[in-house]
Amino acid sequence: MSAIRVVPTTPFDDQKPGTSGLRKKVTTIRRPHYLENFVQAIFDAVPGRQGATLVLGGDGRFHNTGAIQTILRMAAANGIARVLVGRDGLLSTPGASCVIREHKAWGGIILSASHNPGGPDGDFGIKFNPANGGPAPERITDAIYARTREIGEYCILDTPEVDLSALGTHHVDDMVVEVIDPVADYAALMERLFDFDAIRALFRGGFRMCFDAMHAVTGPYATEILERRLGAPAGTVINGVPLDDFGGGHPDPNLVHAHDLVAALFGDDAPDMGAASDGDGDRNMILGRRFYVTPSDSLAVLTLNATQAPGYARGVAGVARSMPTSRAVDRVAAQLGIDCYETPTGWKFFGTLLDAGKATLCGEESFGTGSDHVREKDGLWAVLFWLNLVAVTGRSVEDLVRDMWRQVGRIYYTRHDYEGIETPRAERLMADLRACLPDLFGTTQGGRLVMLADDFGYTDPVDGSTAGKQGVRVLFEDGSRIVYRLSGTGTEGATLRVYIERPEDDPARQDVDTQAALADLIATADALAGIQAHTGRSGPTVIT
Ligand code: G16
Repeated sequence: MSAIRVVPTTPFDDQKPGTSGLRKKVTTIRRPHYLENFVQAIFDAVPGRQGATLVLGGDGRFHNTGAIQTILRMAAANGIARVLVGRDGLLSTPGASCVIREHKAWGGIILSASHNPGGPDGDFGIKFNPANGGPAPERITDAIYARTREIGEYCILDTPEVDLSALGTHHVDDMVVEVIDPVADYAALMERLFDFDAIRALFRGGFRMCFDAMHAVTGPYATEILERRLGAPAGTVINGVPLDDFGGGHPDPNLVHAHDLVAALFGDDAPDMGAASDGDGDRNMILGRRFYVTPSDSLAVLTLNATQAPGYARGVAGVARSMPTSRAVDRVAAQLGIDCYETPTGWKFFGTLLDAGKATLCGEESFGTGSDHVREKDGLWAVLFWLNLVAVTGRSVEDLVRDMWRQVGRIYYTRHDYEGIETPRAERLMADLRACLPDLFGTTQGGRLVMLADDFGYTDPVDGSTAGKQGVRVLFEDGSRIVYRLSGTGTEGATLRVYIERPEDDPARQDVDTQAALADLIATADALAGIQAHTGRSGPTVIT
């Protein structure tokens, strides 16, 4: 038994978790004691670690394995009995959620900054997921943060590195470390949820797809499931080898960053379907041939057709979406006669609804879709769900979306991001906007009557917890809506997100370019918040 080293330390004042865990520059995470303080705060703040099982892995970004070796030494010094760690330190976020649940672990530490760029000067992140496999709810992240503010020491061993490159069992003193196949449990779960025979037949019949893993963690998962188990031709998965800097790219599956995929799907001889996932495998983008599916529409289509997939044949108990997500799924839920919940941004807010069986499917405009199969959003799951629907209905991706529009109407939707604004300027913009909310009701803005203007607050219907100041929303009489909020996942300056939507029920007018269809609302959004004046920017940096 090695001696436990108790290392004196002092608090850092910037360890408050954001929308999804603690996200910082690699250079910050590598400062002496920085990672250790936060990990010790997790161990101190969450009861029950003694003798427990911990799941550990990350998206493979720069410093992933170094951080894992540190956490293994700390876990052993803190009384953890067993750690399940993905081979090469890899576990996708939904994969980790699956392993936590399958192996009834105390929780998991997932190392990822999601879609943010990696590399020595890129971003890094640490998330804690408790026993239900989902992101820690705010009462846990608040407790972890409180602990970081008072921490005075952490415990660690001086043991050799564990070989993470091959499956097998190792020991760090008394603690067992099992290096597991990161894909096995997850792939078995997918086989239970979806009609793999029908999807195999689809590929045998010549269906062509392109999956862009963006040199991130989904590569091994997609290659195993799509190419090996479902028989898609080799080469279906592109950029499938995880790299610690994602090949210099920005592993965010959207029309701007997934350029290889977009070029293929909008080029000559395009495949039937395209899809991409992000750094840690929880986001997804779905494309048909020369056709983009908004994440909000994707959730609506999956909900409408859910019973076509074996895992959801029993029906959908309810659905949930984050507040800024378009209200397409609300319309589908109304048609199906099921409940639809509106939560703040952040997957952590879906956990109680999923645990209580109130929601079966959940989704966010930020390219996140998932269900009660795990407690995280799940990129590859969404792709398999779409493949399942195409296979059993015989319809194309585009047809499935148009069918949903025919049934419940189309909601034109866009998000405009203004990245890297100086934080005081962004905060000023939001403060000014909040200040004018009481006077907006009943006024006409850009030719539309304002029916509601507020700062979204949420009371969880299951545990009664509350969250305030979750985004400013302005609703108009014609059903249009503008939402403003500041991102909680960035590491530099502030990002203003503006979400704009308008319903269009006339089938003859459902084929307009989205930016053109929303042009007047976009102008109203700028005028209402004084975006140009506050930020000095003439336009957004990213449009999705
Ligand atoms: C995270 C959260 C999502 C959230 C997204 C965007 O995603 O898990 O629930 O919608 O951030 O958050 P924000 O608008 O605050 O930047 P991910 O994929 O980054 O973990």
